[in-house]
Amino acid sequence: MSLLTEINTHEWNSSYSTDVSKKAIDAIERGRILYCPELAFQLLPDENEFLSPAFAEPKAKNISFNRNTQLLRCAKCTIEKYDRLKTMLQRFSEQAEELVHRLFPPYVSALQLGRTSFRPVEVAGRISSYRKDDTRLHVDAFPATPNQGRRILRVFANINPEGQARHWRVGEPFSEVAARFLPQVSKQWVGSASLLKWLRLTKSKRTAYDHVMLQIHDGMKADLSYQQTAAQQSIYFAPGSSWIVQTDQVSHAAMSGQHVLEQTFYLPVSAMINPALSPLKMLEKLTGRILT
Ligand SMILES: O=C(O)CCC(=O)C(=O)O
Ligand SMILES: [Fe+2]
Repeated sequence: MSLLTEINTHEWNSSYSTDVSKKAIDAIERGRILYCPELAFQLLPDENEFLSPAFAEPKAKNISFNRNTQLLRCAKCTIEKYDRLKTMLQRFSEQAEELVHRLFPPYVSALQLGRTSFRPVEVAGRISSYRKDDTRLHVDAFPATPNQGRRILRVFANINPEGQARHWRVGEPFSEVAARFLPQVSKQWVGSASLLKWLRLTKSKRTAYDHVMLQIHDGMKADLSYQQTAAQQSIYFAPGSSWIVQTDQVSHAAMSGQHVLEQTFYLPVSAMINPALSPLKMLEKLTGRILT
């Protein structure tokens, strides 16, 4: 069965009927990927030069932009280019926000804006530690930025100029991932959350939820036999397309591709139409504990 639900739009600011919007929310909450095959992010002529890995710092896999502080991280360029790169990321961020606001009206008042990223480095063949290796199936969990149960909702746009698709593997549903990896999650050491916060290793408190999600993330990536044998499908996101996915729930791995833009949003579970489908509620049900 296909994991994609298609949204037919050419514009970031299209309006959607209540019916389309309901179906889109139902699909994304069930762990499907909303795929917009003809929704392209348009570069201005003088932005084409940014389609080069040379603009990312050598060790960085992406350039990240914080719209709230207007700071760009891991970009390597002159001040003039830095400002134009920022303008490009700002525009993408605003368009991605427009799209999710129009597609998910019930989320609007609760949705929080996260980072914007530009990924100009080819994914295939990149060397990294297993924990940072996104070519292994995983659900997203961030060591330094606990999300305390909130959903991670991401908009991606493939802006590859050479016709190269972004190849993902998408794995089994979250309920199965959780059932498989929960038994090997170790207990969170008492006091560790406060210590991590005090040492500034985390930006906010690492809740029991964050602890479990990080261990599931690491457990999945460490298990090479799981990587090969878990139920999975390849998906090729064409250049000129965009997609929306909740990466805390959907097991995914980016196998190859270059030049993608990404915008992260956080959504409190209470804003979902069906909160029982969230990783938080599923893990609480499986463990019989409150995790945040
Ligand atoms: O860059 C990509 O295509 C996806 C990488 C990934 O795992 C993520 O952004 O969560
Ligand atoms: Fe990921």
